[in-house]
This record gives sequence, structure tokens and C-alpha cells, in this order.
Amino acid sequence: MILYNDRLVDREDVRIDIEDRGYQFGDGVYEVVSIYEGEIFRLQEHLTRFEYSANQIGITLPVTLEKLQDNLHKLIEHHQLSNGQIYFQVTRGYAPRNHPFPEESHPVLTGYVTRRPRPVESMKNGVAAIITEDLRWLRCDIKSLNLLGSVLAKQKAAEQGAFEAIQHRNGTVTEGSASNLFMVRDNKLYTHPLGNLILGGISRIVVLELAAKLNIEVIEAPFSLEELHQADELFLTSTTSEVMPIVTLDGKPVKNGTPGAVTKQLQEAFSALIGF
Ligand code: DCS
Repeated sequence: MILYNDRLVDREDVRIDIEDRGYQFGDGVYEVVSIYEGEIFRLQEHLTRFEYSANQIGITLPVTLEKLQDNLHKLIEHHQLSNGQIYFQVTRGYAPRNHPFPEESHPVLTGYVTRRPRPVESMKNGVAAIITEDLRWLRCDIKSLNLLGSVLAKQKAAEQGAFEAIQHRNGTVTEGSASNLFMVRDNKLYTHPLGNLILGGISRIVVLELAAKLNIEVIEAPFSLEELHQADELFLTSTTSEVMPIVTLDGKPVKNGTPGAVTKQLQEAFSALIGF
């Protein structure tokens, strides 16, 4: 079963038109949410961001957030999902192909669950990252279906055997292709401030809350590639990667090439929060 607007239906029964604007223009927005032991993690924040993203591009959700929340719970229950993810998206729907918004549109909302264990091995050992230019548009705060910039960055990383691409605009570090980036220097945590240049990650919010509890000083300010290279520790955050240490940067070790103490402290706090 999958989610289709306000109902749960069989996947085979869903028909998306070839002129759906999501398919032709990437005209829509999405969310990826974690399920831990059958519980949806930080659902309210994800729903708020979903509505925000949709509003920013003038899409009215075809269901209320309450109904959506209800259906997401039904979907998990139906699949007896204990650990994994829910993906959901809304597009502006079908209209004869033409760039401006159609006079009348019927947004199409779809969602499905994926079973996936937490990436415990890479969280323990850390991952490789490369640095690449941020080629994306200037509204990265919208979780848009248009992911070509991110796809190209991630592909470049994959071709170099790395997990993530850290992006920069004119030498200022923004975020990963599908994650937010944190740097530790002198036991202080640095990350790019919210705004149009990054996505306001839900895991980013969680890490900022945990840092406050652990009395780790946080500086939400842009930093440069030079500073990135001088980092004591680097890690990325996302729904799928949680707190993920970065141990090499463009093939060179970050400090001694193992996950750092502050990163591990935040990882432990994150695990404790989700009950693992
Ligand atoms: N920045 C970008 C560009 C992202 O795509 C994501 C999440 C994040 C930051 C982190 O946000 P969350 O902490 O809310 O996940 N990307 C999703 C994705 O496409 N797959 O998994 C998560």
C-alpha cells in the first residue's frame, strides 16, 4: 500500500500522468522522515517544513496536515514498519505542459515506506567527503523535487569513492548534497546559518538542541574552505545519516582520520534520544 492524496491504495492502482508537473518540471516538494521502533521521529517539524516548502511555491496541500499525519501512521501500521523511512511528496499535479501555474490544478500527494537499518558501520567508522562547487539555485530552504544540483554533486562524490559532497559558494561552505555540515574547532561547533542557501535540516535542529544540553558552544555563521581544511572534526547530519563523522576530505584525513570526541558525544546523545 502507498499513500495517494487522502487514501492508502495499492501501488499498482496509482496512475501518474506523463504531464504531471512533478514529472516534467520537478514542480513539487518532498520530505524524508525516520521511523524508529515504529515511531515517527520529529514528525511535527517535518510536516511544518513540508507545508512551508509547498507554500513557498504556491502549492496548496490536497489534505490537511492532521489527515496526512493520520495516514502516515496508518501506512506504518499497515507495513508493520519498525525501522526505516517514509518518503512523501506533493506535485502541482497534471496540466497541459506550459511553464506558468495552470488556472486550475489538482496537487498530487504520494508517499511510501522503506525498510532500512540505521547505518551503524559508517556512523562508527566515518565516511569520506569531497569538496565541490554549489551549483544549486538560490532557494535551498525549499525542499524541492528539483534535485539536479544535488544529484550531480553526489555523483561526483560517488565517482571518487566518497559518501558525500560538501558544497561551497565562492569559497563559503554551505552544506552537503543531501545533508547539513558541522565543523568542530577548539571544541566549538560551527554550521552555516539558516537562510536561502541551505535546507533547514530537522537533524540539524536536533543536534543544536543536543549541543545546548551538552554545553557545547555553537556558532551559526558561514565559514570558508580554508577554515574547513583546519577543522578538528567534521560531521554531517540528515534523516538517513543522523550524525555521520567525516574522516577524509578530498582524500586527506581530517585530523587523525577517525571520528572526533565532540562528534561521538553528539552521536551518543542522538542515539539516546531515539532510544538505541
Ligand atoms: N540539506 C539538504 C540539501 C538535504 O537534502 C537534506 C536532507 C538535509 C540538508 C538534512 O535535512 P534533514 O535533517 O531534515 O534530513 N535530505 C533528505 C534526502 O533527500 N534524503 O534523506 C534526507
